[in-house]
Amino acid sequence: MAEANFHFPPSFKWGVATAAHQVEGNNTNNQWWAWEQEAGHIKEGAASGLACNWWENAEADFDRAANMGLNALRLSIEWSRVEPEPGKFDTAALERYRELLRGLTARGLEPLVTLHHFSNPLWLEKQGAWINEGTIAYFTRYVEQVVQALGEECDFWCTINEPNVYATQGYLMGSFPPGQRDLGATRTVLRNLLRAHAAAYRAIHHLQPAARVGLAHNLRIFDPANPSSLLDRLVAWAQDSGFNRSIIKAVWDGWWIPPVGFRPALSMRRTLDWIGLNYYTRDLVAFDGGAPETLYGRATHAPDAELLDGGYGELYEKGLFRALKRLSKLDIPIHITENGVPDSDGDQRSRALILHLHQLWKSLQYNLRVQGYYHWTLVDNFEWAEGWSLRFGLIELDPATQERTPRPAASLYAAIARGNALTSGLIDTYAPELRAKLLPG
Ligand code: IFM
Repeated sequence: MAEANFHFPPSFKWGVATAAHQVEGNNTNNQWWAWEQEAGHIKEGAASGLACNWWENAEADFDRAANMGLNALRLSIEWSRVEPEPGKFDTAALERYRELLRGLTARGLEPLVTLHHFSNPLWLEKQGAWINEGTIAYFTRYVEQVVQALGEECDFWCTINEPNVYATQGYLMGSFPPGQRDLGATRTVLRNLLRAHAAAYRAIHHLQPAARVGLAHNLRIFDPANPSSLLDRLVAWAQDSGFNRSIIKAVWDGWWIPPVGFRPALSMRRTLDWIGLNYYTRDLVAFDGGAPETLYGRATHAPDAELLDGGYGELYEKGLFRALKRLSKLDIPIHITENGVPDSDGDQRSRALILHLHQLWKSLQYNLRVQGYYHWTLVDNFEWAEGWSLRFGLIELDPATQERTPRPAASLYAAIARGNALTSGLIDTYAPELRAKLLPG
């Protein structure tokens, strides 16, 4: 059979993505740690604990990433370590981050640094955190300290990870701290997060004019369950507006749109040098008159869909191309800042990786400006309210012993990164059932 290769551009970034609270361990001074201590919040009563022990030894995993032939790594800074008390900045913590960033560069891994990834210092949470407008100034001050301390090691910044997920899970669905169910609060929190993004964008450029600053948007696809039902189409559109369109409209066009608001937000206009796409799945949305909190939509799945572990949703790789096409309207560089699947027994990950990377390759054939792909994630990590029940790692972790065992997808991803191509040989080895679909004829 003819060898077919799906090649990627020479400078393409192959990375993995992580977040401080999920990997560092012993982040005792943030709201997630406190939340984990109370029964009923985390599946199976789990806690982050030592996580992947990165605060002590991230370098061992950096070695693993570098040995896989990767050239990029996304991590986040833990605000509660850097500013354990209001206005008191911990130089030793900043020094440790400097060491980590240097360690990445020394291994040929370009750092992409996220400044807020779901966790807040306890002192801030106790004041209400993102429900308050005052948090924007606190965040900006913290960002300035970080950029001043780490700017020599990094010029590639992601202000805030998934403002939509933070706001909806914490204030609408109640599954993240502070566990509220209040649409009004959700809107306020989302607006404050986006305004903080815009303020941070300016503050970073002031300190580092050549910085590349963006945010990571979790773009979930919402399709009507029944495309011929006007109500299904309406609620799918409304959910998309709340979860996706309102965010992009705010930071790109400078407008709040319903359901988040309805007025200009001109100071936020064009506050992106690049956009991060976190893509995982889609919902088929059916009208449900009894669900005002989800804008009258109920999530369902396609009858023939392949489902992911733990109710995480459909394996729907075409959504990656659709999301990229949509974001490419901004005409700025796109980085896939997260993509992966929860798969404890490793029976879907290789297939999912191949399917998604094939969609990424397709987007490049359409000249979409995608410059990097950061797989979520390198090593199994603490999956928030799902605890350790969902495993996203290319490498399996036993959190009790810290023992790591690579899954087959780790060598697949390494081969793709090293060869800068997805080859028919890799498809035959890791997911031969995809040959007919991806390599017809
Ligand atoms: O683990 C999370 C991450 O923190 C944010 N994006 C989705 C991932 C998988 O659920």
